[in-house]
Amino acid sequence: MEQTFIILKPSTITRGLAGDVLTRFERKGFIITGLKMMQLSEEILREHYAHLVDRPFFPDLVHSMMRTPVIVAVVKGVDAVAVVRAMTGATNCRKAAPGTIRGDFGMSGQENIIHASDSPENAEIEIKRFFKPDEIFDYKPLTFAALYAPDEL
Ligand code: IDP
Ligand code: MG
Repeated sequence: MEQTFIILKPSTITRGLAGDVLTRFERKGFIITGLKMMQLSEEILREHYAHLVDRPFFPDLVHSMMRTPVIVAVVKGVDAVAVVRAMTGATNCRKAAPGTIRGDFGMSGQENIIHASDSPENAEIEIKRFFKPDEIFDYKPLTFAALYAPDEL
């Protein structure tokens, strides 16, 4: 079963929305396999956002991501990466569809509530970047029997 990586960004912590956002993933049927608070550094952000380092907004993005600690999470489910990205919505909250996390909780392109891995390959890389192996709890809860048909597992 697939795992994906999520960051609850500083704007989400500041606005007191961490619980609401995590609840969405729990209600959907994901299980949390990793969860912790951490202060991001410029070094880890340069790695994590390597595809954006040359963009004019990059310094603002780094500053924003370091403004408070973040909550990082790993969630697990069938097709977790694609399902979480669909729940996340478009990058700019003003363009994200209502019903998505960004569409429901934000107004900004930069201050857009969460990060979510965009491919299974990147999810694996990002989980390793932010979590030590013993911080991931890869269990199978009883709820799976009610969430999935046997041939989906
Ligand atoms: P994603 O988070 O939807 O995957 P990416 O293009 O990977 O979007 O960008 C990473 C993050 O950089 C975004 O979530 C957002 O916080 C920020 N960002 C992306 N594009 C812009 C922009 O045009 N202006 C300001 N911030 C941006
Ligand atoms: Mg991205």
